[in-house]
Amino acid sequence: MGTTVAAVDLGATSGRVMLGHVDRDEVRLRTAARFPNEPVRTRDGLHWNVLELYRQLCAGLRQAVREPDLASVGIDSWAVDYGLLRGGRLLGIPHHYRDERTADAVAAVHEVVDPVELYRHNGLQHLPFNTVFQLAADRRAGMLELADRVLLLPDLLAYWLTGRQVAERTNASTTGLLDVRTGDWSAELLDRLELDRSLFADLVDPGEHIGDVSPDISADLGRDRPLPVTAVGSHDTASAVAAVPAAEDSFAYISCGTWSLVGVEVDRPVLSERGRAANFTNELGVDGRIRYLRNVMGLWLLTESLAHWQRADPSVELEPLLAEAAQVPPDRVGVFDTDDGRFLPPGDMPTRIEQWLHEHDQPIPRTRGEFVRCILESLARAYAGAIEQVEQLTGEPVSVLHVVGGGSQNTLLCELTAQRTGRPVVAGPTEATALGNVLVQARAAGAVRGSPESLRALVRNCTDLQHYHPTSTGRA
Ligand code: LRH
Repeated sequence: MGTTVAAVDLGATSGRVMLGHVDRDEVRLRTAARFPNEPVRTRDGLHWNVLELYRQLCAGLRQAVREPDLASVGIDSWAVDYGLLRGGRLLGIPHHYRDERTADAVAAVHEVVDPVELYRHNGLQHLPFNTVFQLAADRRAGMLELADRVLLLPDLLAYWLTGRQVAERTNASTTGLLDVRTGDWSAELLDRLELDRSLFADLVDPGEHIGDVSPDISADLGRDRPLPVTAVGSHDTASAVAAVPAAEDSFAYISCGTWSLVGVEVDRPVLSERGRAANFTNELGVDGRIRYLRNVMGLWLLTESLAHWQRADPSVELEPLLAEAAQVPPDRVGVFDTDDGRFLPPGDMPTRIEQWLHEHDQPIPRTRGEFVRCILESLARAYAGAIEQVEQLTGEPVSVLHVVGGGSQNTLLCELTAQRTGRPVVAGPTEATALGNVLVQARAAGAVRGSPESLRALVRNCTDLQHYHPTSTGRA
């Protein structure tokens, strides 16, 4: 019995199609397909290979539809990036948010709406790649005027499957164009930035039926009955936070993957000037919750360093480096500001880190193991800073940290996080995003009931959680 749904979860480095089987108080995940997501640099910048992602998504669904009771499909991905369309056709290849084309566009937007006012409307932290800035860059390139529709990537893929164009609200909240108080497109911002409302699709909430997969595509997938596509928290972080297995009221989360999203859940946006200055964001979550958080640069620093070392020596592997890093005395390595803008674009991360440390008179790592330790140490310190700030900004104490996503498997990072934040860390699940995606679909299909808390309890019951405690003597 129970229900099976397919969660398409696209991350910045890999994608997967997961089958989630939900039966009352149990949820089980299985992988139907896993595939790399490899951005492509062309003369006009860094792009997502959206056709390849769609092809892989369809190949994964072809596996998924073999499940006789498959009830629906939901799609999530990283935020902010989009395709421009005209008459339903994609115009050009969507850019990667790490592309540097927004450098001038930020100033152009701020000339029309200054940062303080922008925040008052959209409650979003300033990230140079927020959709609002990317659109300004596309306008300068003469592309925006050709388009009659902007679809964020999960919405684009859902459109390709169903033929229906929607804007899922959690992801739309990362564009910088939603009014954070109403959760609707901000008429005032659109007006002042001269963006036509018709460029943006109507909003839908997680749990809504987007449409069924078109019959020709369904037939191609091998499905002979309707296959519904359900809106989920299509911003991956929204889905991940929905699956944080917290039982406590006073928890904070670190959704730890390419980025580390560090924050809490609140009922109403926090729009203080202090919060803006500290670069805290109010992103819309599943069930009307608000994710009050900060983007910390995340495991990107590590994976990009590893990729750099592997270019020179393909035999370099992460596990031995992590073991080496665990043996490095804490005061041997420097600590750098993980949020420095120089770390955003792809490239030679170790040299950039070295330069930062040099400029700030900090010890330079001598070995790769020391580099890894330096990165993890710096991340843990950044988490500690963000937790302290979130307590001050919300006035609510944080008693426990839940680390979810790929980073929850990194023992050293979890240990350092417990040490540096002085808080117990509960690590897991690794596949929080897929679980959040699955549970929202299962609830829409009537297979589970209830509040965000009951979905969290379900995750808790089905996950092997690891616990880390701050100690005064721990090796970290
Ligand atoms: C994490 C994430 C994050 C955004 C970034 C673009 O995958 O969605 O929440 O800020 O990617």
